Amino acid sequence: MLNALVGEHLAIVSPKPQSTRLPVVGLLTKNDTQYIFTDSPGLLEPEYQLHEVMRRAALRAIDDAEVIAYLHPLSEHPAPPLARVAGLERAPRAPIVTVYTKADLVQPSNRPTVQPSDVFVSAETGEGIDAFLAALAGRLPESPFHYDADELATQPMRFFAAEFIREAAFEQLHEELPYSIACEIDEFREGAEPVYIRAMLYVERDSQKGIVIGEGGRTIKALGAAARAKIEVLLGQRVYLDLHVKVLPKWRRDEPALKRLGYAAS
Ligand SMILES: Nc1nc2c(ncn2[C@@H]2O[C@H](COP(=O)(O)OP(=O)(O)OP(=O)(O)O)[C@@H](O)[C@H]2O)c(=O)[nH]1
Ligand SMILES: [Mg+2]
Repeated sequence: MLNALVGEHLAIVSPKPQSTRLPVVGLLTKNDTQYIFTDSPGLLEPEYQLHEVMRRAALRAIDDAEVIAYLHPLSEHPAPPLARVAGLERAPRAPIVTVYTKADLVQPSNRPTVQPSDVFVSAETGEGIDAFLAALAGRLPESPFHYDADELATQPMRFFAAEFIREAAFEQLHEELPYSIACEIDEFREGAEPVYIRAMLYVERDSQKGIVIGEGGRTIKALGAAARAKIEVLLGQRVYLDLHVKVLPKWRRDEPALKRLGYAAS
């Protein structure tokens, strides 16, 4: 949804749930309105430390928002109250727009009647996006713009590089393995042509390292090629991606490891 709103692939997408671990910010400036979208992780019930970091980030996004867009698939209409599904202690301060997503998957004749304040959208076809933006604009406060009108993102390219490597891991590795993957950018040399990026893929166990590398290095090679293509699109330059794999035992449950990987629990 974030990508459809800003018109650029910023947030990683996967059919596997819980792919978003940290908030991703996307900017859209249209006439007199500037939208600062924060795509947050889901408000899940934490099972380990990484989940706690994700939940805290989501709660902070809710606290900081001027308007909350609560996304729920149209095929599962009606959405239960956000405060209930998210286990919030009290209702959020900001107004909530319920956004029914994946409208393209529901035949027009089968579409439910939604509240006039709710919208339905499709990131796939672009349907409903203008109505969604209008619903948000009507609830935003007056303020000078925070960013230049042509800016798209606020996070550094290193962040997106690590995210796109993770997205490639979600695409190419099976079952639970993508959840054991973290990525750290060790070097990012922008002056070079092609841009030189050295990145480390962390896994949690030795056996996972073997799978990620694959027979004769086949898996890591394919993963690196896919990630490089994604980074090149956003950067608009050619990239040399030097990708390595290392075991960081049980990093999802290890506070110092999480901190080091940028999953700060602040
Ligand atoms: N048909 C259809 N599929 C969609 C649409 N929007 C998202 N999807 C698919 O739904 C799946 C989940 O999308 P994500 O963007 O990763 O979902 P998310 O809500 O960010 O999930 P997490 O970050 O994993 O918590 C992906 O396979 C998307 O391709 C849409 O408008 N139509
Ligand atoms: Mg996501």
